[in-house]
Amino acid sequence: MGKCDDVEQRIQSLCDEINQHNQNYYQYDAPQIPDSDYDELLRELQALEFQCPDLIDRESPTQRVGSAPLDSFEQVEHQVPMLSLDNAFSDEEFEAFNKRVTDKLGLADDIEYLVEPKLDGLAISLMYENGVLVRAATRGDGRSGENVTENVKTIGSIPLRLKGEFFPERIEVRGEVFMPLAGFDQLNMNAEVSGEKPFVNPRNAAAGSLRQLDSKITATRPLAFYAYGIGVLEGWILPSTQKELFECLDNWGFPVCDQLTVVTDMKNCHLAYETLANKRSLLPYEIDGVVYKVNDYSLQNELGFVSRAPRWAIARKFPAQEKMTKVNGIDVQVGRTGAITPVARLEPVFVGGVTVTNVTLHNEDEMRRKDVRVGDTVIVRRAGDVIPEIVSVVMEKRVKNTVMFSFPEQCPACGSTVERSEGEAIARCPAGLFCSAQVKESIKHFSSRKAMDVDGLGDKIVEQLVASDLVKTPADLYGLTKEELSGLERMADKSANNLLEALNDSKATTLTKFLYALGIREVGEVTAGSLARFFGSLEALQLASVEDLEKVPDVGPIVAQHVIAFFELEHNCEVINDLRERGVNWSDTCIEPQGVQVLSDKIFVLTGALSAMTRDQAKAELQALGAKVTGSVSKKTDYLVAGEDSGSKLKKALSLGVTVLAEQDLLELLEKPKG
Ligand code: 5U1
Repeated sequence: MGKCDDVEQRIQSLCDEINQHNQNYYQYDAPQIPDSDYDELLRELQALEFQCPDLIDRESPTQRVGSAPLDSFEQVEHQVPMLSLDNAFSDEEFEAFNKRVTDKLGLADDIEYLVEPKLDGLAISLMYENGVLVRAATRGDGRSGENVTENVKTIGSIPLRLKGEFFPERIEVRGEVFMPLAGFDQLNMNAEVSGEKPFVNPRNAAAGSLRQLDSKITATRPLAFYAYGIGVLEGWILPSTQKELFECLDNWGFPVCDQLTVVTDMKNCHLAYETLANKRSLLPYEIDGVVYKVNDYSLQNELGFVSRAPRWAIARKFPAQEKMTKVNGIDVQVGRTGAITPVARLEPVFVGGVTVTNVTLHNEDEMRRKDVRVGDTVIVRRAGDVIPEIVSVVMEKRVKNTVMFSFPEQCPACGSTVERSEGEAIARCPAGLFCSAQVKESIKHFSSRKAMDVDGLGDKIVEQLVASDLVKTPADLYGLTKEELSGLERMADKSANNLLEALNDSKATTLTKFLYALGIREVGEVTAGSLARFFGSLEALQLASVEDLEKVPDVGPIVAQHVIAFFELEHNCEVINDLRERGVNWSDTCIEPQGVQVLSDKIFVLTGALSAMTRDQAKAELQALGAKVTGSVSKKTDYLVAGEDSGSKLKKALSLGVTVLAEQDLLELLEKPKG
């Protein structure tokens, strides 16, 4: 036997040994050797592979370190669409789901469900051919996702090769990539030490890590995986239950969550939910609910699917999370329009998936009602993507000598006397652009993504630019020089150049964006779009009377007054002229109001994720046809467009009898706008 044969054998035995340790560590959470011994085995393997590069196997454990960075991710089609899950937010909704299931199956008795925790990570598809991982893809829009194979190969718990001999010829295993809490905390601690921005929550950290073009970066991130299902399956017969599939996945070397249970009646369905809800804070990863799946595959097949979700599964979501924390201070902020808002500074608290440090107390009346004081212990609530709020003060924990917060009479930024109009909840600083806080906020708004979209002009830079008097109006942004920018704190030459380029790029805009960027009171994106479409040019808008303005869909007397007042101020017109002189431009060819405004008096609400376009794009297209797109469902809503994962808005629309459109209906409407 030659030297290379010896090496080949040793490499093979090291690969097997290391793979077994990987499995003990990741799949069974039961490491059998200390980390230092494991590292030694890996180093020996690396050294042998270095000596004999021809013997490096694609699935060798050394190949998990990442490869050359990509320019972009390739799109891959999912042969079997990756569905999402319908949600239930209460016992009643879950029971209604169960009734739909049993009715459709024509069964009088309870049926068996497999119950799993719903991990808060991101869905992934892993394709194995003849036992070898050949492709990994994100869910994307369910029909196609991004090819993230190189990144996924760096995740230690995902088998590169299936264990055993009896596996399908071709199998697509699906599951969740997530970041365990301990790894997340460590990652953020490292970020803090190196002055980088921490991740908001483990899910964002997992998504950010998986979507790195440089897989060597992914390799440094503590990602984990749990398998929960399959897509493509060839050359194998499916077992009869979901539970048995999990056993197969486990045998092939996939990590499977150890919190799975099979329940046979409603009482135990609820109990399984309660048990996981109680365990939630003790689990080493984040979960946001419980998934119920009909256990029997033949029943699953009978039930089938509705549009984008199976009829045989549902996610029962946990309610909004509440946590206690302390109020370290109360500040008042001055907004773009002078609104004075009290903000509680909190002892950081992790609630509903994010670390909350600041919570708005809205206005003076709300402050008095809640009577939040510095030093108080408060209950903070955050549900889904909703802004966190203080639910109440824990009075039993109030310490002596705390004082009620007194709302300021002077603007904290410029000292002007604060005004509060009768019947208005909001107090304001009346100094407008003579108040530095309002200037800062106006510039931030002007450059924001939905306005002029100046990439790289962050809040910190705006604050420095205003504080150093380099920028007093939005027009000053376009006169900044490289020297001026390079003189700012933490602004390297390259960043200064990039910012100048971004400013230059932002000059070509649309009338809608420009009007929105001006920050006229009560003129949000929707109204800016309506004004742009109705008047077609800035000049026409500037000459409009209150009566003209009130003819615009979406504009009432108050908005009309704000628009008139804005253009009456000479300063504002000067800024607009300066902006145009500095090159800000847009094409004035707006859609004629009457001709194609087929949806002109229709009110739409968009909810859930769309797959063919973003919600912003759908909104813009609907607006281009004259529709008004609002954020909440009411009796006035004509249509709710319900994308994937539609929740409370869909429920409300159904209860109010609002017409619900699926994405396909929307696409048809946009292509054949007959009204
Ligand atoms: N735990 C778990 N999460 N999850 C997500 N199981 C599970 N199953 C899913 C999804 C989207 O989908 C299948 C039921 C289709």
